[in-house]
Amino acid sequence: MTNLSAFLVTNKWPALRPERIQLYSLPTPNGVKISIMLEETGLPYEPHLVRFDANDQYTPEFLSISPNNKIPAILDPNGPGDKPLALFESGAILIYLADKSGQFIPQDAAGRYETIQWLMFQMGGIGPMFGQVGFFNKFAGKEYEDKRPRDRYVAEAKRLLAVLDGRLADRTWIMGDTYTIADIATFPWVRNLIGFYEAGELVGIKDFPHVTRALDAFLARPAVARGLDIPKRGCPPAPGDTLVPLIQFDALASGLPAAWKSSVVGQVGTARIKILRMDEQAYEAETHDYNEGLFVVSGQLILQTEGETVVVRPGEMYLALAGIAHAVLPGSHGTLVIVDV
Ligand SMILES: N[C@@H](CCC(=O)N[C@@H](CS)C(=O)NCC(=O)O)C(=O)O
Repeated sequence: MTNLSAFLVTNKWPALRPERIQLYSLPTPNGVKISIMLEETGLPYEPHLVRFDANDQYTPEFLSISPNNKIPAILDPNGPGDKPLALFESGAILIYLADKSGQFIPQDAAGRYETIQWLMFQMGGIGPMFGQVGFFNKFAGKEYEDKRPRDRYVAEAKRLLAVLDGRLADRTWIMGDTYTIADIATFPWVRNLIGFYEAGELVGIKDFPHVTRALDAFLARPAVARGLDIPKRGCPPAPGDTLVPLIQFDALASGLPAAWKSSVVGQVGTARIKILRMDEQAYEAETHDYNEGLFVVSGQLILQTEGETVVVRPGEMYLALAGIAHAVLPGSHGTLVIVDV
C-alpha cells in the first residue's frame, strides 16, 4: 500500500485512500477547477477540505505542500518516476492532470501550446482581475468611497470578457469543438463573477452572449455539477439531533458494509455517532469512477465536526469515508449523523 505518511500534510488531513490523488481544496473558483478536472477525467482521488474560517491555509501542514498558502494543491502518490508529486497553482495542476490522463489537452504540439496560452490568459488575467471586481463590488472594498479602483477592475473585466467573447463567437469551446483545461479554468470564474460576486450587471454580461452560452454548456456537464460542490463546505447542523455515544458504534456498525468496517471500526476515538435510519437494502455494490470498490448508500450522510456539518449525498460514499476517518481520529470531537434523504 502506498505510504504518504512522510508528507506532513497527511498528519492534518489523513489519507484514507493513499493510493489515490489527494486534493486539498475548497469550492472556490480556483478550487473547483481541480475537482471538476478530476471528475471529468475519472482519475481516482480523495478530497480534503481546507477551511479558511479555521485558517487551515496557514498551518505548517498545508504550507508544506502549498507555501503560497493558497488552495488548490494536490499530492499524487504516483507522480513521474513512480514517485509522489506535490503541486500547487491550479494552472500547473490542470496541465499535470491533463498529461497524466491524456484528456482535455490536444495531443498535437500546436494545439497544446494554444490551450496553455488560453489557460495562462485565465491565470494571469481573468482570475486576478475578476477577483478584484469581487473585492471592490462585494467584499471589504465595497465600502470605499472612491470608486476609481472598482471602476478600473470592472473596465478590465469587461475588456477580458470581450476578448473571450470574440474567441467564442465562432467556437463551441475556447479551443473549438474540443473541451479543454482552458474551459475548465475559465468558466468557474465567469460563473463566480456574475453569481457570487453579483457583478453581472456591472460588467454588462448581456453584451457577451457567446460567453454566457458557453458558460451554460459548461454548467450543464454532470462532472462540472459534481465538481462545483467538492470538497463539501458544510452546512448548519440540523436542530434536534440526539447523539449516540460512539462507544456504541461497533453495534451500530454491524450492519455496515465491509469497506466501512475496515476503515472505521477500531479507531473511533472521541467522536460520537448518530444513525437515524440504516436501510440494509440500500447497500448496493454500485460503484462510480471515483469510488470504485466502495459501497454507496442510498441515503444521506451528514458529518459534523466541531461546528461544521458536511452533507454527503448518495454516490459520494468515498467522501463520506474520508469524512468519517477525519471525525473519528483521536482528539477530534466530531459527530456523525446518518439520516434518510
Ligand atoms: N494562482 C493561484 C491562486 C489560488 C488562490 O487565489 N486561492 C485562493 C482561493 S480561490 C486562496 O487559497 N486564498 C487563501 C488565502 O489567500 O489565504 C491558483 O490558481 O492556484
